[in-house]
Amino acid sequence: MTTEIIRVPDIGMDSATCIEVSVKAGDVIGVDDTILVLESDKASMDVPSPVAGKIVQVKIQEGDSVTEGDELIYIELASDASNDNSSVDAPAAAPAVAAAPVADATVAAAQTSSVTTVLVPDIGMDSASIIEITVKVGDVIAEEDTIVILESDKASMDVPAPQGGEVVAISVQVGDTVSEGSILLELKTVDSAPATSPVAAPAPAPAAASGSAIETVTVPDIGMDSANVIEIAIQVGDQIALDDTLVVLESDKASMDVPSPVSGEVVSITVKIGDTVAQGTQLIEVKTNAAAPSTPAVAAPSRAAAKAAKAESSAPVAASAPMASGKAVHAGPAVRKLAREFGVDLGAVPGTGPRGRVIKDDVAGWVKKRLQEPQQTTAGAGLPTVPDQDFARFGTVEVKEMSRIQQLTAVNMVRNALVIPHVTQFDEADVTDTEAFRQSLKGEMEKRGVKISPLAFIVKACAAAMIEFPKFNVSLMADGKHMVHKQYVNIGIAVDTPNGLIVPVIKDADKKSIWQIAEEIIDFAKRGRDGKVKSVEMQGGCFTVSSLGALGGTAFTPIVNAPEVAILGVSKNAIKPHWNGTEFVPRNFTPLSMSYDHRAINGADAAKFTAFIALVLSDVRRLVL
Ligand code: CAO
Repeated sequence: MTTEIIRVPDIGMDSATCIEVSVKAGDVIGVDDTILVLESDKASMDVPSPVAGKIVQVKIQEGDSVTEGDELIYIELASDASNDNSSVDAPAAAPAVAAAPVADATVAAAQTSSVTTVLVPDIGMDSASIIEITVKVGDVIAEEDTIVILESDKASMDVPAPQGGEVVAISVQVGDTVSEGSILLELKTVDSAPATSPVAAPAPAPAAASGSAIETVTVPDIGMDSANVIEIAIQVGDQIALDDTLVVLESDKASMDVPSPVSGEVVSITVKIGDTVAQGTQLIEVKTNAAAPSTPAVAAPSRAAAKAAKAESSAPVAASAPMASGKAVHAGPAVRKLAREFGVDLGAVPGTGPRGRVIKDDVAGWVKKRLQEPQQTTAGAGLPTVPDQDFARFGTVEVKEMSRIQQLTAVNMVRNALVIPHVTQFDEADVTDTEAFRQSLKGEMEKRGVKISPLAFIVKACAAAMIEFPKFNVSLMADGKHMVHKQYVNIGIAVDTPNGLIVPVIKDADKKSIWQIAEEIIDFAKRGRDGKVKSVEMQGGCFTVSSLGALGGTAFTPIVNAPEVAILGVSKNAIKPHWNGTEFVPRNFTPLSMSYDHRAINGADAAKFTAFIALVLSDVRRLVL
């Protein structure tokens, strides 16, 4: 066996620090396996082994400063065949790193390795804490995916991946303090060419204020081309002090507060939420308190200059602390974005991260909890509940558990009543002739053993109306942008049962005869009372009929049975005088109360739809047209 010495190759710079020793004595390594990672202030690189074999001794340790030719490891070659590799002792084949420094590079220039070391880029501040690691070993990430979130007491920012690849090692943990050049992780990449990807970091530079009594405050150097105004923390008339947050800006990489460079009274605000701003964009005008001339405008300092300035004074990009729910929120840009996507008020989300910071998991957990909440309470999320009282103080009481149906109905009713903008259209159908016709069927009903109640005609009339007015046969999608248009007509009927209200569905009611519909109503009513209607029989409705006709009343306002968009309430028939053009005649009227979701249906359509049902019920011959 031959033992060889592997030395530091030409690394393209005078010296570098060993930041990681990837092997130990006894390890068996192959050609190109990483031996160690070197880093200078400009780049970092893996040093791969030019030979295969078993490591006898490691001559270097983390923190050592090395130059070309220094001994790294002693290795027992796997086979003498590799001895002819002249690069072993003088490793000409070892990777040469481009001498040109990679400014702001976040990727080590380890060209011979497919593993790329990702470093903390120029973050515009001396150091920051890792508050979240958004990847884990084994993750395959794309370029620009956030890998960690850093935070100082002045700003927070996402650090994006400078290139795609598989995360093979993570060198930091939450809570670590890092600075530019600190190793974050290692990425196994397809292409090992060095990449540069400066991270947008909030670079400090105070906003300028003019020397007049009314000072104009502009966007300072924010370390990126542009950003969106996501919050405005002041209003016209506010007295603000130096460093008070004026607006919060956010790009897809970082969020930051813009503090006031002056104190005084806000006299105008020239931006609004959603505006895209860049350095120099006017934000507000301030009537300054002091007569002393204010700070001269900062003329677009370079990032380097800004960084240098920051070294002496505090960064103008103050801790991101938007006011949501009237409460300061501590959260990174990715978390804010997520919260906005979910429509979550971050101020309401308890933070479990360092120093009470809201992290992604907190937002996800909060959303999950809110989604589960309606299953547990009849109150909507965020709505006050009626507190329990000690009713026994007033007399004897008994507490009984509500049936499952009652509990579900309560939840759905609250949701539907709260979410749907309801309007109820009232009308009445002259059912004199239809009732006469129905009565004429009595003999046949007895023969068939099926009783046709007025409800069967109403269901059929509603099915016809759904065909005539397809706008009613829709469901709104949760994204607020789409509607589902249904090509089938299923009509639900509200059935009162001892366990509570159920709504079984008569499928394809438009295609069924009134006899068939009557049979199904009877069947559902009976099985409903016995608790035997299956849940699948209560699904897929397009429209609901709730008939209280047998019970009385002149009108009521039914609650739309979402995701349907309309419901017909039917009250008790009444014989009323009707003016036929020459005289008053007694006619039998069915009161109709049609509630609809005003997001999906407008009033004119509702009036036509209800009038159509009334018309069909007044002359059922129309059902065959
Ligand atoms: N005006 C006057 N009488 C009416 C009527 C109306 N609009 N609708 C039905 N009736 C009559 C029927 O003709 C029948 O009388 P006869 O036996 O003399 O013919 C009687 O009322 C009872 O009818 P029914 O209740 O047996 O049948 P139905 O088809 O009208 O209703 C069903 C069936 C299942 C809907 C009903 O039993 C039911 O549960 N209704 C309650 C629905 C409900 O609770 N809605 C509210 C929901 S929101 O809380």
